[in-house]
Amino acid sequence: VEASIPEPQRKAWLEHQTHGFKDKDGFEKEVVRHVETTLARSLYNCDEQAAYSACSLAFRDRLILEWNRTQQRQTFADSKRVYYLSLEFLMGRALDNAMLNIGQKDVAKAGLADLGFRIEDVIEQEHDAALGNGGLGRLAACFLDSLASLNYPAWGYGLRYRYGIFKQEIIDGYQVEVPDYWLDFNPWEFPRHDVTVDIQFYGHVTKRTDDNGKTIATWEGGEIVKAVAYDVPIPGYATPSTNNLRLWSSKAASGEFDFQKFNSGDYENSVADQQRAETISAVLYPNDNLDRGKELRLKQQYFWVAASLYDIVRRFKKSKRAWKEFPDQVAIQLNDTHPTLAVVELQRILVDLEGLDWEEAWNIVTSTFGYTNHTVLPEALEKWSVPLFQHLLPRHLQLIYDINLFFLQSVERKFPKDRDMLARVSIIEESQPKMIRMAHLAIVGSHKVNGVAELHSDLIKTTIFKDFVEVFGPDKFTNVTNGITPRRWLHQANPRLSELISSKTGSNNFLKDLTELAKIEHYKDDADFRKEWAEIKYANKVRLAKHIKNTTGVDVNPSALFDVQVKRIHEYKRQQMNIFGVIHRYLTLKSLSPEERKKFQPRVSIFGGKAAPGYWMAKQIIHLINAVGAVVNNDKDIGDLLKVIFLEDYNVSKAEMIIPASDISEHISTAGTEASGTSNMKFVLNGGLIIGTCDGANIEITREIGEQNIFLFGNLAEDVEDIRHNHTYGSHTVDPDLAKVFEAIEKGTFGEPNDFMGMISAVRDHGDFYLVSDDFHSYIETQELVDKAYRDQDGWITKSIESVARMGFFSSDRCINEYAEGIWNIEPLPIKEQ
Ligand code: GPW
Repeated sequence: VEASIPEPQRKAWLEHQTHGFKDKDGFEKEVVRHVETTLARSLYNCDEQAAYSACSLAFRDRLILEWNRTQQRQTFADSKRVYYLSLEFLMGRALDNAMLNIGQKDVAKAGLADLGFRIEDVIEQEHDAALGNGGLGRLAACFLDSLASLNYPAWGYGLRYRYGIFKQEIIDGYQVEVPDYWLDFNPWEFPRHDVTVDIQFYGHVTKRTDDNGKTIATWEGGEIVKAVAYDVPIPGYATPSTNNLRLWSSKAASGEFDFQKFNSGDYENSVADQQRAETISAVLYPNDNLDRGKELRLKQQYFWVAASLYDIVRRFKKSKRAWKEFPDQVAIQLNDTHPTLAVVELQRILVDLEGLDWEEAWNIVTSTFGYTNHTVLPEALEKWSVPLFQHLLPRHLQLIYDINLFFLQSVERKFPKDRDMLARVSIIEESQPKMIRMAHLAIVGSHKVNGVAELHSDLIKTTIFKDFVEVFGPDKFTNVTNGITPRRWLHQANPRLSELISSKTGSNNFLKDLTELAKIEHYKDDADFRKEWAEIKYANKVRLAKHIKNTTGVDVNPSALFDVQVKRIHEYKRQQMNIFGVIHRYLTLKSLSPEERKKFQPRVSIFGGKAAPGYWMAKQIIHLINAVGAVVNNDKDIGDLLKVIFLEDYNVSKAEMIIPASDISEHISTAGTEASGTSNMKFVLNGGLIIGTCDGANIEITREIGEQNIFLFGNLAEDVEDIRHNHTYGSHTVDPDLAKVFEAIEKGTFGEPNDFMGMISAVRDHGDFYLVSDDFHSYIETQELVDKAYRDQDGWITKSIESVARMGFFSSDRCINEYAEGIWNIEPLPIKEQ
């Protein structure tokens, strides 16, 4: 590792090492100390769980030192900070990441072995931190890793849910949701009982005019809930920088009110108040790409945003600077519209509490915020009903009306008499009831708006935000293509591949500058290199095959082509097309003679992903996948030629095992619907090829790795609208191969046909909104090309190596540097000698 540290940072890094463990004995001593004192257990009954706890505590001690120093350094430097506001942080496990980023996993491995433990088993004890649904939450986690690794002064702000995303069990082929209580023992968080903020809800607004004729608004009454800070250290890779993720937990505000109730004998109600307050941060909403407009969700959003802004403003005020310098000290990024209330809250603080003029305050607000959009799906665009909002946040509603008024006045000046334009861009939708359009508020309140892949950023400019491009000009809208951290998604998930790459690139520096991967392309014809490349993939497949055997009882052959689709279950992501394709393959195999069958490429189709609990169609898709597996996996005619697996409870730590074991993975959303996708990047980085549509980041992946290395199919985004129009007003016939698939389902081949009629009639009778039938033929044909390509193992390995070599662009480090330069205007804080 040492050689990989850039010269200017090496000295500081070496010094940092002295804060690590001297050697394995030093590590062991610390583990034993924690077992015997912190955990109050004896070494004689130290099981794997205790070993995990003690090992985590030992590493945590190392982190805390650098965490404190980093915070001191940042405060002392007094430079601009960025705050990343996200309702989701899908962190996964922390111990492995901490050991690798500190650079002492080897020491821990040897030390644990001395104590009688395998490090893999110890790592497995950790419960995933699963405070997110899917791509959006995992992106936030990758960003934190990059911000720390690149030495940016940055904080994350989120909610400390007591229950993360539910655990998925598959019972009789159906999804069952089990609560994810993850806080039993969590060594990675530090409660800050001294860092609390009182958050107000409900109540009313009074207005008075002061001596200068200025209107003063006061928000009074209602109820108060306390926000308590919990801090999580975020270690950078091969740098002492350790940033902070602050998660807020809700608690009843202890006040006379409760005390009176309690004293007057109303014990039950004093407890009920407390429970109501704690409900705010109790549970993560389990929807992905869907807005349900629930009051508790709005409460979560305001609670988190108000606490975070109070914290940020408090920190700024310590610097004693003038308010106009706020945007020079603070950048706030809105991860989708979920934190958009922050725009209104900062305006409220500046105008109502600090007494700034509206104009001056609004300039500060809009210079501070940036907004990232992650979807064009209409059902995911957040709207709040005005009556509900008014009840909960009366002053904020007034401010939104004022913000809207001034905004619409400026639009009127630019487009006089264009009433339709005013109605279209208004923050308020004139429906019954009226609705607040959060994306419009986020655009009006920010200085930059970005999409997350080129196609998506173009789409928002030409469709949902078209009018705003006319109002604000095109420069306000920009693209920052998503990225992933190579530390977790290569070094941690695929240690053998990472080591092979470092043996050829000369060091681990590719983990800090992923474009160095290009160097391995020189070895693509080197026989030894290719052999090891193939062996690593095979070993990863063997590991996944074991997991499949243990969890489903099904034997799969690691030499078969592993075809993987793991992501949230959603009609737009089209797992239904995948399983229909699997059925088509099964029917084809059944129609062949045993001799002909032998020419077929054996495949294992692997699915994984959670359905939102209320998403009926997604649950039906899961059920069909399991029903097909039950038939196909037990069909003696088929044997190893086809297996269908649904992996239960897909999450970050399972992704780390599954992704390195894939030969081909599926990224097959209807063109124009997947904003970016990020697992596509993870699969290719691990030497898997992909089959995909011309959607999201697939397009840029193709440009980087070359068309010969990806299997693209299906209709293009530009044609989707016309095709949908035809479904409704023209003739719509189901693709003949797909019709045969439907026929087999309806015959009862996979059990009760009625269980699956929703999926069939969506295509046949309800306009096939996601173009499953339109793309089916192209999909099947392209899968045949995949088979053919895989049979040429030499050609396949070349594609695999070339692809990995050309993935440098997709590091979240590149992505964060683009945000820092183009949106936040911040610089890394150099690490000087302590
Ligand atoms: F609807 N994404 C997600 F835009 O995972 F808010 N959950 C969500 O609720 C939304 C978006 C939201 C995903 C996108 O679907 C995916 O394409 C993208 O790669 C990811 O966000 C990160 O940008």
